[in-house]
Amino acid sequence: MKKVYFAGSIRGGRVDADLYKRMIEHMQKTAIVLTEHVGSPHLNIMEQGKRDQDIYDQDTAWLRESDVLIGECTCPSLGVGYELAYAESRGIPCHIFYDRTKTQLSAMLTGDPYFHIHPYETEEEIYPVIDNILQLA
Ligand code: 6K6
Repeated sequence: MKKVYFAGSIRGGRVDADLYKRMIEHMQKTAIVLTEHVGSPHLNIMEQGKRDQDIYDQDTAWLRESDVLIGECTCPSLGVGYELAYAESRGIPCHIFYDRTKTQLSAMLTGDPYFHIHPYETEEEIYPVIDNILQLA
């Protein structure tokens, strides 16, 4: 099964955490999601006791072993932006989803032809696109 690095905002804000969880659960039907915790509603408790350097070391190791990065970028996150650039520098395919009724994505993402960008208006639009990505990944 393909390994997916799912990227979503953590310290950038958790307004879309429930959406991340649904996206992760959908992907887990056909792929391995290395970053299941990004959709967890209990992140505050889980985050306690973890050193930031350990988080960085673990996440960059997972990125290097992933087949594809799928990011939900409606809620801006410095960490997700960093992960996208890190994945690009290692040639890992990157797919970015965002709700275009809620945000205008950074020009540093839309302006980079490396990224596959998927604007959506309703959540239902996301899932067939994910299925297609995972089939081709
Ligand atoms: C969470 C659950 C268990 O432990 C934690 C501790 N925090 C993090 N753990 C794993 N990855 C993290 C954590 N904080 C940020 N990240 C990574 O950065 C995730 O892969 C997200 O895609 C991204 C979010 O960055 P910020 O800047 O919004 O925090």
